[in-house]
Amino acid sequence: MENKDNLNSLIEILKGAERVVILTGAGISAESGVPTFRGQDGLWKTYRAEDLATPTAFSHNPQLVWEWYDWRRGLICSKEPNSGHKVIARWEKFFPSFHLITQNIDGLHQKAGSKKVFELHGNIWKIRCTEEDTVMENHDTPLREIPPKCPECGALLRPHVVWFGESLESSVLHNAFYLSANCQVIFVVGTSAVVQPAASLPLTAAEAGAKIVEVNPTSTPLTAYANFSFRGGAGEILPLIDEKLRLISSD
Ligand code: BV8
Repeated sequence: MENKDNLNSLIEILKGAERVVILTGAGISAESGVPTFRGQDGLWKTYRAEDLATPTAFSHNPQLVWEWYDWRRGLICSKEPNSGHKVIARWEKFFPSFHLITQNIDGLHQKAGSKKVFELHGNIWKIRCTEEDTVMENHDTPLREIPPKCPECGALLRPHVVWFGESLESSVLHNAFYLSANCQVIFVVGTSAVVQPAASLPLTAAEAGAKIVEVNPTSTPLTAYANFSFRGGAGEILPLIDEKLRLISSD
């Protein structure tokens, strides 16, 4: 494999890049202590995410699904953004047009200061009424009642996230594909690039002539399509790239 981790040639490309997109997955929050999905630490009790993050699981056993989300909220609420999140927040001001698209529901990008965040799969700190579809923010950890009920109509509340088998919010999806098809560089950080339609965004960008820059300790199905693929943690690699960028911008 020709070496895809040539930092200097990436910096050359970034020097002239105006429109930059970054797609993140669970890996960017790993160094903050948030378990990934496919990593060993991703399991809750014996359940796989795909077993619990589905409308069927919720209709069969809302108690169990809410216990899982309450556990994850309890775990995430004490976590802080890491240097990877912080570099991304800084790049929002560095590049003329910079957009962040995340598969993560943990809210750590916003906690790091990112403003323009497209949350493809929702947010664990938002809950929705299954009757009225009203969305409300809730940071109670633990939840006062499991399963929680709608304060307005008493109906069951559900996490405001996208479950497997459910479609993504059309405006978020439309923006994500539009931005990917119109960028010059797309960074793909901390994702196993398996879950659709998120995993198609980098390929859409490449088809439109953009460069793919992957950051992941291991190779993924996307590595073969990537122009650059850096083996390492987001908290290590993104600050490295940022440091070089600052040097050129101070020249
Ligand atoms: C849909 C929210 C219309 C909930 C999530 C086409 C082909 C095959 C299947 C499908 C298809 N189209 C649709 C499907 C079905 C399905 C799908 O893709 N299934 C997969 C499993 C094959 N997609 C859907 O159902 C989507 N809906 O398409 O609707 C439709 C419906 C039905 C049928 C057709 C069309 C909805 C998908 C969204 C589901 N919701 N989350 C919740 O979180 O509770 S997905 C959830 O899992 C996450 O949000 C994320 O997207 C995904 C996990 O992936 P990653 O984030 O990549 O995490 P992972 O653990 O896998 O990898 C971590 C990576 O980080 C690793 O590579 C690791 O090496 C790396 N890493 C580790 N440490 C670090 C690091 N990287 C950097 N730094 C480090 N330090």
